[in-house]
Amino acid sequence: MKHKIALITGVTGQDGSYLAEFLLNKNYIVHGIRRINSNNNLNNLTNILNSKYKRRFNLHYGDITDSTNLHKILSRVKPHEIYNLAAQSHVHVSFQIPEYTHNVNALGCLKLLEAIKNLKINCKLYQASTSELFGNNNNKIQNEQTPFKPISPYSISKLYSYNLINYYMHQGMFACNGILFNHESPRRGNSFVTQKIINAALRIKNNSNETLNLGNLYAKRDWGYAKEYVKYMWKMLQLKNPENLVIASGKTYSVKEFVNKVFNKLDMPIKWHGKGINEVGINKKNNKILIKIDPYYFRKIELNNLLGDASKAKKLIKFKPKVSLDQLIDIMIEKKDIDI
Ligand code: NAP
Ligand code: G4F
Repeated sequence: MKHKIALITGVTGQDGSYLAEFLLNKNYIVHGIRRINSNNNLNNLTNILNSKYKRRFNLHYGDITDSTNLHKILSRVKPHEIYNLAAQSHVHVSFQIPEYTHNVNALGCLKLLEAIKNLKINCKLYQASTSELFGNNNNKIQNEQTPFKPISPYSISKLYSYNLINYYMHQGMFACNGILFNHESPRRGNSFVTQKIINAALRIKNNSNETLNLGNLYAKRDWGYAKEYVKYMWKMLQLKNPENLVIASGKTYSVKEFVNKVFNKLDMPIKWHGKGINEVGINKKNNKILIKIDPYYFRKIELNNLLGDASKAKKLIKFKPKVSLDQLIDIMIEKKDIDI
């Protein structure tokens, strides 16, 4: 049987690891690029490395900023599909390291595109684009027609790669942008707000004396389930022609609502007191302060409201999100993925 070959950059991350599992299940041969790291960074790949699929899974050391290495890997692997998920993906951190963020997210994508073109690799390319591109738009709901107003080094770097993809697409390459809204899972990095809240709440439930320090409680996000969303990255590459598509749940909640849901589920209902940096979240049952505001976590500019309209994806790739925010929180509290 002839296997399709996929290459995933960012395979050790949240999405990369779920996508690798999804493609191996679909009988692909999967190659992934991992960065050299003095600590083992393969935790998200444990399922694969302990499974029968290991035989069809190959890891290559590399870095998206290293074009010599990209050329070497591409000419060896000759993938049919490439998923460019590698990124400095943290918005808050991007304000501190804007140059590095651009080297990885913007120039990394350029180096990959040029390598594909120069080596004449006949493949389809998915680029991990983002709802951060929309910035603080007046639109209440964002879709493929909504103008972009990036407001962070991260989103500016991702707008560069978004535009590059369109440029190569118009030159005839099958390259497309998945404009994904926030998506989370038990594999979400610890410093992103959902995982941070859940881990702290679990520790507090287990008698830790800590307080959870947060930034802006009033920003709203459209949160979905990462394991569910990776399927639609693949579906985008099964289209006849490349299309940029929004993937979103179509529901939005504030960080504060997320906190309330998590602490309620763990039987520590929260009442709120005070305003601004003096606002605190108190356990209704014992009056202990559990949540405080720490201005360190405020961003230079905040993106206030994300709410996606995925109508185009619903039509073209039958996008149908099944997991609600409440289910997602349960999955993250249990730290156990569900079949999807
Ligand atoms: P993630 O967990 O932070 O994973 C990022 C991956 O990129 C990791 O494997 C990381 O490797 C790798 N990476 C970082 N710098 C690299 C470099 N210079 N060369 C090669 N690899 C590098 O992010 P994610 O949540 O899975 O997101 C995947 C992609 O989708 C990212 O491009 C992100 O910007 C984008 N995105 C995410 C969301 C979301 O809500 N999750 C929404 C929209 C778009 P290490 O393991 O070595 O750090
Ligand atoms: O979890 P976050 O850090 O995710 P953010 O900034 O929305 O970015 C994520 O989603 C993007 C898609 O829209 C991706 F492109 C990007 O790669 C990443 O995956 O923060 C969510 C919200 C923000 O408004 C932030 O200000 O939570 C607010 N927040 C409040 N306190 C906090 C905290 N964020 C973090 N990380 N840590 C806090 O203590």
